Amino acid sequence: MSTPIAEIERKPLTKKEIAADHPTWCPGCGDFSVLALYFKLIEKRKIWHEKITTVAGIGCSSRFPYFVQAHGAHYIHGRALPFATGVSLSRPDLHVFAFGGDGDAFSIGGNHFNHCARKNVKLTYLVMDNQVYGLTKKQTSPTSPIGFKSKTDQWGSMDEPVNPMRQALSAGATFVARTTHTNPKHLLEMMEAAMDHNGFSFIECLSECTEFFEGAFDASNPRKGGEFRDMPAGHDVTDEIAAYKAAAEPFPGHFGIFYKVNKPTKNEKEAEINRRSREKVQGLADWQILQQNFDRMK
Ligand SMILES: Cc1ncc(C[n+]2csc(CCOP(=O)(O)OP(=O)(O)O)c2C)c(N)n1
Ligand code: SF4
Ligand SMILES: [Mg+2]
Repeated sequence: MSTPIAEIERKPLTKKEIAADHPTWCPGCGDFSVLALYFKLIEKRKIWHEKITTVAGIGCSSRFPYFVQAHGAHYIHGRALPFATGVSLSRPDLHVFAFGGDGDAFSIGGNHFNHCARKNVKLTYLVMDNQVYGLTKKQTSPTSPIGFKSKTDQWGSMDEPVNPMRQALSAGATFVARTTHTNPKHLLEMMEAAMDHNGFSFIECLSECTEFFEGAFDASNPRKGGEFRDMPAGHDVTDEIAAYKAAAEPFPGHFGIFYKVNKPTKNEKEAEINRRSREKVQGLADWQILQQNFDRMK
């Protein structure tokens, strides 16, 4: 008699099995590290192919799902989060990860970021912040520092940049963390903590664009003479004011978990509505419930 599939012991996926196409990023691009650590996370936490989904918008960083051999989508510019929200709400058994860049997250996708955060949808959103539009070859992004010279600001950017930590906190995100591609141990730690959070978890990961903003994050990299500063000792992750204060530190700022609280998720609230609605229509198949609703509209 053959062994039932459920009883066959499965080996954790290896990096070789989870890696898809060869990444097309430029040599030295920070995004390589994020991908490598994502593979490590999948291997370490023994996540199976069918239990993970990788969603992104458009940009160099958003090419991410192409390089992962699992379910996912390279979606519309700025719309990774609405797509990922649909997946998360309809498939609570999946680990939903959305990836993207600073332009994708805070320019065209700015509204979606705010709403996904306030709704506390259970998913992890990691933004590879290189402070520039990489894919379209060097335009000012919402996180570019004042004075940054680009094709759209030849005399230097003059607009106050978005502070991703403050943006996430004020939008209502229940998990807010910051890391950098040059500290792999820390990056993996943040990804694990985000994945374990029941709610919307946001990570800003500094990720250098070696092509269009070389050296942007040297001040945070001890190998380049900079300093990697952990969150202040004794930081209380449930203290929102302390999180804002840490977020207000000048660049390169702090790294770690700024804020983490438990609040009901959109997933739980919707599941409760579905449960109550189902009680009223016991014995009906999904299509019959839908039919009933259409009949009511006639
Ligand atoms: C609707 C729409 N507008 C503009 C573009 C052009 N576009 C593609 S990627 C991008 C910016 C990407 O920047 P970012 O999200 O920071 O990603 P990076 O390439 O830096 O990783 C823009 C403006 C597009 N593809 N679709
Ligand atoms: S242009 Fe910049 S962000 Fe894009 S792949 Fe090259 S180094 Fe990375
Ligand atoms: Mg960018």
